[in-house]
Amino acid sequence: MADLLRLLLRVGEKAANVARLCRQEAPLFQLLVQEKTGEDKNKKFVQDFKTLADVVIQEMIRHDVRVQFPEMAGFIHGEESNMFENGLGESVTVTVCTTEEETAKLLATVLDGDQTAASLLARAIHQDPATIEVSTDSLTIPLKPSELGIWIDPIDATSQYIKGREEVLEEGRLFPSGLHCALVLIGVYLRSTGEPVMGVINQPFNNKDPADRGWRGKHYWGVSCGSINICSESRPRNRSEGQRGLSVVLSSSEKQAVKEALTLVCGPDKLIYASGAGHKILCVIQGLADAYVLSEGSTFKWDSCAPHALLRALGGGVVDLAMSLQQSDSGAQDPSTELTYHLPRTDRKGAERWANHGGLVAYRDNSQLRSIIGALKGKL
Ligand code: 2IP
Ligand code: CA
Ligand code: CA
Repeated sequence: MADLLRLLLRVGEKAANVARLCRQEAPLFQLLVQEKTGEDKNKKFVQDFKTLADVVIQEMIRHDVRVQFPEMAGFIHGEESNMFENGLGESVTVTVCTTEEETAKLLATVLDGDQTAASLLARAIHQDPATIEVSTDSLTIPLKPSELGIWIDPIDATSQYIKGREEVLEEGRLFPSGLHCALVLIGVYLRSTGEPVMGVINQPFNNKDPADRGWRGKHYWGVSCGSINICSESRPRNRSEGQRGLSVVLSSSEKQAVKEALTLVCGPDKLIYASGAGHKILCVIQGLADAYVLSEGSTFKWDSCAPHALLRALGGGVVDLAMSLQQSDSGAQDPSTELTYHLPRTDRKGAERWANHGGLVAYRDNSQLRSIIGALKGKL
């Protein structure tokens, strides 16, 4: 299955190209940031070009995976639906066609005849990305495509993507918001158990090349399956918790009760607020925070699947917070509290069926997870 990993890295890079293009090219950028007034307000598709960018990326990933792994066809899920209504009230299904010309023609119908924007997008969709060098050659992953499913979040932290504030990232420092929070997330899970087994994260806006002022991306990947645990990121060294206190990253909208309870186990200034669900889990992967705690069901399977696989490869994971709080304090973490990705909630409708409804804790270290759960017990 190293073939699948290589394909996901390539298609993740293509997705990043589309994301960068939509901000670089004036005809696309205007659509992305356009304030809708008057008549335009009723035009659902233009109103929501950011959603079209998301849909285009998701369909491109779905298309490329299906071509190489037809066995996975019915199991490639994502955040977006591919149905769009154009300005004339016609429903258009956004798909990636066999040729660039056909794709451009189809996109033009969704974009109300905007040929320039449609051609630019179609070119990025059909262009081969730059080669990604990863040493996956000696990697044998004992998985069959017919056993796997995929979750895609084409762009996570869309609000940061639209705002577009630029940060100059520094190694070892967490930058809470900005363009770098926007991530392409592609996660692979086992259909039988729902375990996340492979993840690819592409960060389209990692750094700006001083030579041409163009954005360069960065990719991260991980495989966790049986005894195979490999990750592009190395396991950060854990300094003694007693000396420095835990650091936990939270959503700025997190409940006061959670913040207060965590203050007791975190060192001073160790509660950090950052944007993007995927970005917060990436911060834990990179060791920029020890854990990410979320008490609400405001993330979905497509937000957590890919980064969860990387955390597992590093010896950590992502647990359901509500479920973990109900466990007895017997010491070892119950593996059944880890989030799974194969079953929808039957008592909910639409996207809510796939919400991580119990909230979550993303962690690298089991004993740190236990401290956090201990601190939150009886407080929510
Ligand atoms: C969002 C995005 C938000 C996050 C929310 C996700 O996904 O990651 O930033 O909220 O949970 O569903 P917060 O930043 O408060 O953690 P998207 O951008 O794909 O809608
Ligand atoms: Ca998301
Ligand atoms: Ca998204």
